Amino acid sequence: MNIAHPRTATAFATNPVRVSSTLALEDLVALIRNEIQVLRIPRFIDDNACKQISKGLKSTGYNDYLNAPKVGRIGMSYFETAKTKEIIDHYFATAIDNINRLRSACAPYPCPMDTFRCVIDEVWNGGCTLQTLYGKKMFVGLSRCMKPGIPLKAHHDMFARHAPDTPEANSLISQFGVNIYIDVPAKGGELGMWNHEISDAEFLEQRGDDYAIPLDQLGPCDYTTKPENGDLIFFNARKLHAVLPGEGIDRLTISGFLGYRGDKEPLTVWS
Ligand SMILES: O=C(O)CCC(=O)C(=O)O
Ligand SMILES: [Fe+2]
Repeated sequence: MNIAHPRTATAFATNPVRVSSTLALEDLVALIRNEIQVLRIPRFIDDNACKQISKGLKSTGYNDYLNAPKVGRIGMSYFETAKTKEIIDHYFATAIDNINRLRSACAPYPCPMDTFRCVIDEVWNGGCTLQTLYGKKMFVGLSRCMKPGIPLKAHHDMFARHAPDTPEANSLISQFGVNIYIDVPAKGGELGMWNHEISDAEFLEQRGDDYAIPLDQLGPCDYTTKPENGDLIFFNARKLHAVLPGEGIDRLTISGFLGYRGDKEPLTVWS
């Protein structure tokens, strides 16, 4: 590619999706600096591991989110706690057990979220730690199961909505989605994103009583990323995003968020 050509250079500089063979600091920095919106690392986990982990996850079994019907998960998302004391207590009481449940489901392979936590800790000078909140360790590594034909409706992810007035949420500069794709349909199941960032108040108004915004209420997404088995994908979770309906098979992922608070601060992970 002739990068001296101004039109080519512009097109390259504005492509929001970057594909990189390894998880490199410069790519993470590009994501943090808002130069790209999606970073995809193909084959972060190899095929044999994905096949075995898919079996382990299915036999462990999925339950629907408390507040998002038809979306299956193993583990629990802090999003489900909805500022309700009993559910928050349950989230923290089960956090470490759920991390261990995911490890057992993935055995004899390491849980991909554990591998991710090691690699990101090695890449980032300030390291990466498990997020704490109210002095307690959070859960990370939620496995999500999307049935064929069912989308994950459009939403953004904002820690501060669920943990308002906490230093942990207020100090966040960026919140990235981190997904490891274990078993994904050949057709559909793309991660779709919209360019504009709406405020949380605007989002809550648009979704009404639903957990997120139905796709038919929005125009087409501005860009999509088609995951393949074994991919690790980061994206800016503050942009509106959705999972488009997949075809034929359940779409299984292992997921979390990555929080950035400054170049010298540790990164943190949670679900
Ligand atoms: O499964 C995906 O591709 C993205 C799911 C999502 O919304 C998230 O991880 O925040
Ligand atoms: Fe999300």
